[in-house]
Amino acid sequence: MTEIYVSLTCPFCMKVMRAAEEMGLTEGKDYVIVDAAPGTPGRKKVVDTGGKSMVPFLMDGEHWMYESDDIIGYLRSKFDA
Ligand SMILES: N[C@@H](CCC(=O)N[C@@H](CS)C(=O)NCC(=O)O)C(=O)O
Repeated sequence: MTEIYVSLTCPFCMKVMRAAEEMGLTEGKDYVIVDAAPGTPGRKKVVDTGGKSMVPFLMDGEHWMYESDDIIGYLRSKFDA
């Protein structure tokens, strides 16, 4: 499952979530949102995986990335959207 780690106060995260919605993707079916606000287990996972304390962060099996534009491009490609 594609996991997108976000903090709800982060405009780059909002951009990614809006793009996913505009692609017609469904949260819980196509991808899951994980709370990665500072101090959460989600943020720890982000740092442990990618080495940086930054969101948005996408993880899909072996694939992970930080840049919002890369995340949107990945979703477009994966879902042909
Ligand atoms: N280049 C990144 C910028 C992401 C970014 O600046 N994220 C901020 C939040 S909006 C961040 O993670 N700051 C550190 C923090 O929240 O602890 C992108 O476009 O995704």
